Amino acid sequence: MQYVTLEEILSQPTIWQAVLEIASQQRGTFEQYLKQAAHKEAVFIGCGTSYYLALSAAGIYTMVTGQKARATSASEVLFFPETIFPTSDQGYMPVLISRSGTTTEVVRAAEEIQSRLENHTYGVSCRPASDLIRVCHYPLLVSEADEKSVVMTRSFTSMLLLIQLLAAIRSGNTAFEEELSRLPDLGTETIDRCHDLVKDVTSSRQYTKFVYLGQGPYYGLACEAMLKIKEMSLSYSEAYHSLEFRHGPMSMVDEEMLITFLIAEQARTEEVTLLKKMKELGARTLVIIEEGDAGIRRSADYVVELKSGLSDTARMILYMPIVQLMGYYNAVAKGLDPDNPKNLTQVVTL
Ligand code: F1P
Repeated sequence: MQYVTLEEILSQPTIWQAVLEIASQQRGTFEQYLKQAAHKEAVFIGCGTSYYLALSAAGIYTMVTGQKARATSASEVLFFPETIFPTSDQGYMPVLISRSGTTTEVVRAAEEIQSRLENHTYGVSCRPASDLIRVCHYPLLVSEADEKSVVMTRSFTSMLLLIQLLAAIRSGNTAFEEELSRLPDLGTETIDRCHDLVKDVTSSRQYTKFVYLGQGPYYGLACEAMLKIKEMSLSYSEAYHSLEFRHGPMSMVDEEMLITFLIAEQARTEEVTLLKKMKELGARTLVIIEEGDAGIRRSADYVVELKSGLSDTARMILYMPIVQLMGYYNAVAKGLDPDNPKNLTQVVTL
């Protein structure tokens, strides 16, 4: 049986192409929106997958534009607004992210920011007729990426791509924009090349623990990968900034643990040293990297080489179909329905 979640994962390159077209058609509008936020600090806000997207988006936004950026979960804005917006001026660019646009905390956070803090808000969503888009001043929409599935897959990568494009427009970085334009073709090629390997990873043995590691903007990707395997396959999973794993969590390593390394070139040397150490301790390891070498192949049970030719900041969404497919096939291997995860609904309303 083919589940809708699999269709949505595999459709990503086509949707990424649609996102590139949206950015090209609406370039003038986006430039106007971004002008309002010149010299403001970007604060990316979401819940669940959209929070992890915010973590990656904040990192990329600063790396590409040089502007300050942070990420937080929407509930923090509701309960501890003074820690997120410590000054009562209009020095912030709050970017609220929600596939559905109806998650209660996100909509309430947007209302709070506008009424009490009097800051203009940006809403990133897949649903134009949603509360979030109604409330926010500046809509940033990728309707093509909306999903039937409970779990978010293509909406994560497509909304992240839209934010990468905004950063490119904001900074006038045409080289970065050109890199992003290559993602749909590279995505198709990566999925075709890695699909069988992912099936092999999840069918070869039953792991009891999954760990995902990444640094900088890749930490958000690691968190999202952790959530996918948890939501779809009800498996115990954790995510860390790669080197944090040495500070305690590695006591849990054994041969029933699969550690996935989402390697960024900027952190590569130390992440590869960690990989070797974890292999020595007995973990099973999967490495996703731009390009491997003999040392990496010796320490990894599985290696996915992206060979994209793209920079760390541009390449990021190519990692995601691989970890999403891991969640999907691990669910199928356990006899679970990835379209209908236990206890979950598409939207959380309070
Ligand atoms: C966020 C979210 C999802 C999660 C769950 C409920 O939704 O937390 O990440 O998978 O099923 O909703 P949204 O605010 O992006 O619509």
